[in-house]
Amino acid sequence: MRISKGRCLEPWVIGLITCVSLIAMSVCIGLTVHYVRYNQRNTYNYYSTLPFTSDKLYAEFGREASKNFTEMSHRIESMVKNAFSGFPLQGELVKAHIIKFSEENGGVLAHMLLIFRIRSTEDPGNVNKIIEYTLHEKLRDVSGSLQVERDSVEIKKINKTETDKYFNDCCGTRRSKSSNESLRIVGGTKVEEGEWPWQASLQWDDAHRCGAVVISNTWLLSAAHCFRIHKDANRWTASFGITIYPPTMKTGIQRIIVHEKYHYPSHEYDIALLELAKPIVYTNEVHRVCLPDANHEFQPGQELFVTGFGVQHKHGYLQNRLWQVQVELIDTKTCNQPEVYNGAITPTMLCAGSLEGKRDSCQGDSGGPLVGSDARDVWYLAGIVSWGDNCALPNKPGVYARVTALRDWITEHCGI
Ligand code: 4AZ
Repeated sequence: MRISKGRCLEPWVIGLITCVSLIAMSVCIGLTVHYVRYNQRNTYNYYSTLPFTSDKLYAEFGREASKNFTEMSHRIESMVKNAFSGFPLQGELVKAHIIKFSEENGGVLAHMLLIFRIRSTEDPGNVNKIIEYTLHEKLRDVSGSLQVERDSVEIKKINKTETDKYFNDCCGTRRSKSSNESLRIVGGTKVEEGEWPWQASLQWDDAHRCGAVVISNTWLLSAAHCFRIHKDANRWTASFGITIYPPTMKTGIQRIIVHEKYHYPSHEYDIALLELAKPIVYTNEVHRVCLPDANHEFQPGQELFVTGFGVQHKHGYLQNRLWQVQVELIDTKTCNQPEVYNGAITPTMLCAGSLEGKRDSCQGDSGGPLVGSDARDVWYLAGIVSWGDNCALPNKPGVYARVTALRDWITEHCGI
């Protein structure tokens, strides 16, 4: 007679399996906690001043967003970034941004924001010392024509609120989502808060009519044709933020200055300045774009962005949420070809979009910004949405007021 064997595991086997499982689980949890803690980073913000002498005098590059200002800023920022490459701390320099220059007995003082993301396991006292050491010992200009007085470089730790304030006071800075995949206001994508902080919505009796662009805390730019019929400044308001309802901020318009050479039905000189009833306070979500110098060159083919609350196709609805679309700058010669605009593009206009169609601004976007960035990731106003044959059709790109051609008019009328 056969006796069948019991199928239950021996108690000691069960004990062993439980033990091994518990140990494996503890190791996993331990490793995860260590990994999370080790990779957690703290932000360290500094305000730094760097005295230097160069081949240029202070008077030659004091004005923000000018060519010399930008070139000099780029040189110094690159020098600082190089000094911190191979940084001995567990972390990195994420931003080195010149905010201004000031005159300093014979030389110039560069004022710079430095933002680091450093592993939380680092001792904060050590972090400060190493940053100071790096600035004092490692700054070197590759071209040699710029001499930083390294011993006199100073740094001061600042908090997030102070950093944001300095950053928001600079023109053309933004909280970047680096949304490169955004293909397509016809053919575009939705915008997140802070991505295009200079966009404004202009409302006549509380209804959105046009876009506008923040160029200072008291002045907006827009298109002249928005004020062809609706002229009374008291009935216009400007709102800011990525939604029209509710707005992040809202204010009245005190004065409208339409270009004196704008004569409907011509689209030439399609630009207007709006003075706000009271100054706005800059925040991460609302601040100004940079205005290019009159001789600033945007390159044909350059990647530009246009934003607005306008319709998504000719018979569509206005949007409550801001949209963006990436477009290309199209040179005037191409844009004036017979199959495109057949000579209608004058020196106060520029074309941007895509000759294939699909990506464009449309009705309701008028007056809004067309912007492009430079090597420092600073954004400049290239154009103001003006007109076009329908929207997003092949060979019919969007046409914009050319800001560089109208730059002197802007200065003449508002001093910016
Ligand atoms: C408009 O009617 C309008 N496709 C704005 C931009 C464009 C066309 C029309 C460009 O406000």
